[in-house]
Amino acid sequence: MGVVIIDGSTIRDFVNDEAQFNKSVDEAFTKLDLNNDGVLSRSELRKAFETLRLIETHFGVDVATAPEELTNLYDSIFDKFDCDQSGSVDLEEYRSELKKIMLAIADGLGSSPIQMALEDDDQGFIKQAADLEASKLPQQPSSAGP
Ligand SMILES: [Ca+2]
Repeated sequence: MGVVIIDGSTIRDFVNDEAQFNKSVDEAFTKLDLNNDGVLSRSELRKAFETLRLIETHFGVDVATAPEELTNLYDSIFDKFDCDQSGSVDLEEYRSELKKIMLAIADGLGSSPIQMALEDDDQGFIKQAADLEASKLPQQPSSAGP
């Protein structure tokens, strides 16, 4: 269990780092596609959100939320992702909607840092965003040019 401090720019930098973001999204998508048919079903996507814990952080749902309310929430999320209403979410849909959500979270956070407790084995996007920021810190120039 560790604690990371993130703000909007942590997440925005992660999303805007296209190579890193796409790689993370691809990996997550592959893992979530439990039956390997190349698309995410309703239940696969629901699992994704339960794992990512984006709901708790972004949508403000507390643990006391009734199961049927949660199901409605997950249904509406699925419909958002499934842009062409094909009944499944492909990689493109997943990536573009995730990007929107991450940027919305970034806007929500703004420049006020928040603390987040993460499991050591957390592979969620928030953790990856924090890791990416941490990995960049030592390389930042201390002064502006020569
Ligand atoms: Ca699938």
